[in-house]
Amino acid sequence: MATHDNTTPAPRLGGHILVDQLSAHGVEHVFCVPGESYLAVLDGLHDADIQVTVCRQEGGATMMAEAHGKLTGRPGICMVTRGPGASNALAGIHIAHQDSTPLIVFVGQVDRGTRERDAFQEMDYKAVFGTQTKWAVEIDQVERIPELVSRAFHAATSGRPGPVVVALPEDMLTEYATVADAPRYETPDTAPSPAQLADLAQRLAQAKRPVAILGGARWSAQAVADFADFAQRHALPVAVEFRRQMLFPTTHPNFIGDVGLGGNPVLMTALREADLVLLVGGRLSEVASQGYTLLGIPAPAQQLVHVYPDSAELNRVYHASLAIQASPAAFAGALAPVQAAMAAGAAERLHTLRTSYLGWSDPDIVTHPGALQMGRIMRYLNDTLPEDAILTNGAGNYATWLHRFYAFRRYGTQLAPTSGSMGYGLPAAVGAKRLHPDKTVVCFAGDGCFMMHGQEFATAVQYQLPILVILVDNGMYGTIRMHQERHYPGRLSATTLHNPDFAAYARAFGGHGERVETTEQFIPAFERALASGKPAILHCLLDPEAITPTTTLTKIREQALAASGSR
Ligand SMILES: Cc1ncc(C[n+]2csc(CCOP(=O)(O)OP(=O)(O)O)c2C)c(N)n1
Ligand SMILES: [Mg+2]
Repeated sequence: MATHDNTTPAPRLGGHILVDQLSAHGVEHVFCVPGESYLAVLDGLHDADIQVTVCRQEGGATMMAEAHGKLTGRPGICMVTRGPGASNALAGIHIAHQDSTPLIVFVGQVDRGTRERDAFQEMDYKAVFGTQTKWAVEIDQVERIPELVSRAFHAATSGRPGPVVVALPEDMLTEYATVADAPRYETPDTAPSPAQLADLAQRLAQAKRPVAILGGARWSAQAVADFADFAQRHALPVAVEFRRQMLFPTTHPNFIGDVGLGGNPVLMTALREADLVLLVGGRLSEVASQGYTLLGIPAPAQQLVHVYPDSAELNRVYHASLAIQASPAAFAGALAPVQAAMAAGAAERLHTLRTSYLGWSDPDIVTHPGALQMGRIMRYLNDTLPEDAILTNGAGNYATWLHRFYAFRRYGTQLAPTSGSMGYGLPAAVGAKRLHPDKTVVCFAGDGCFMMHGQEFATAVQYQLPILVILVDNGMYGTIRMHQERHYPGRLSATTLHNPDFAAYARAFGGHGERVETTEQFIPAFERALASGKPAILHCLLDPEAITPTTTLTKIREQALAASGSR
């Protein structure tokens, strides 16, 4: 093909134009499950400077890409085939939507000339993904690939970040066109005005019981450090939303805990009794708000200063006394000059809340039935994992151990779905290790959770990603069993699991696997797993009675029976 300069680009295949846009926007990784519907794109990837991870199921692929979005702030990229592939991908798209993670999912589509006939694997993507994405689009003209892909990057990252679905009709991808690449995307940002910062300072100065809650996306390590300085100057107690522990070091003297499931009652009382809530980046959605009970709707009793990058979220649920449209990063970066007088007793109040948090999160004080003690395991991990180790999980009661007792110390160390999506931990760990081969990546999974995307252990083996899975096996869908015992005591229904030998599973895939039945076996097994240099599963047998750090299944059932008997 003749050489062309920038002003007269050569004709390119649609699939190649698409891949060139990814390069133009700085993409380094793509996660995919191949399909005949987008062969021209796969061909473009053949010569691109992009690492491709071929996965075993589209849900896992999308979760890996979502994990990249969470860790980098740039859109994770996933490619899947038509109807069946797109259907599987929804699992990861839903997480990106709820977690406000930038993600772009490219989906194959039938030829333009066969649409609306319910052709083979045809799907109306705008209809199917319309409510779960920030934008769903089908590229009908090959010449428009640069324009629409550029918009996809901007849509995924601006305001409240989220997922975008881009459908690619097969015959469009095989056409040639002469078009220029788009310039690299730049996400617009908004910062607080001087007047808003002055207003904030005044409210802080007048507040007697202020508290900050951090959440959401568009943070950075620098933003966390900036906010920590601000909090320290004001003796401001800082909490984080459900599964957002990495937004503030748990070891910092101003950290008072997380506002999630089964939270510290002392913290919940402090939040209810606060007279000023500074909510930065978060939405105080259902779990964090304790079922929408923490703040009044629409008008909270507390003064609410809400900092959020998207105007659509401000005043949507909670009427803010002061609404600041800014990303957490821009807001935290502007806080340096803010200095308000501290309320009398601020330091003592912080000390009380901090002391309560330290007691609440101390793994040494917990014991439960069984030979394997989760508190001891958490103590070991806190003492030995490097500060920048990345911890992942899905959903299940096993995750409580991680979120209550693990000392997250740095930004970029947590991959946990606020959507409560089971199965996320393993693909997230694979995605994280692909991005940071030098970091320790530990996945927590339940026996139920792991099997949802357990096939991606093969992806870890294929790409030689020595992640470490702590698989907590209690022989049941424990969370649901817990609720069952509370509401229908003794009436087990569809919550018991008969599990495989997960250590043998790991070995069958080419990884390292060990069975761990006692606390004493855990540490040497963990060390051997790390030393193996292979993806590893520690199959940890947890007594089913150890349903939460504070109670047992039997106690829950007895309490429920006693309550129903007294009715
Ligand atoms: C994809 C998905 N399906 C179902 C649920 C409902 N659910 C929440 S927790 C849970 C049980 C989790 O079991 P397991 O991973 O074994 O953890 P455990 O609670 O036993 O510790 C289920 C079924 C969910 N959150 N996500
Ligand atoms: Mg379980």
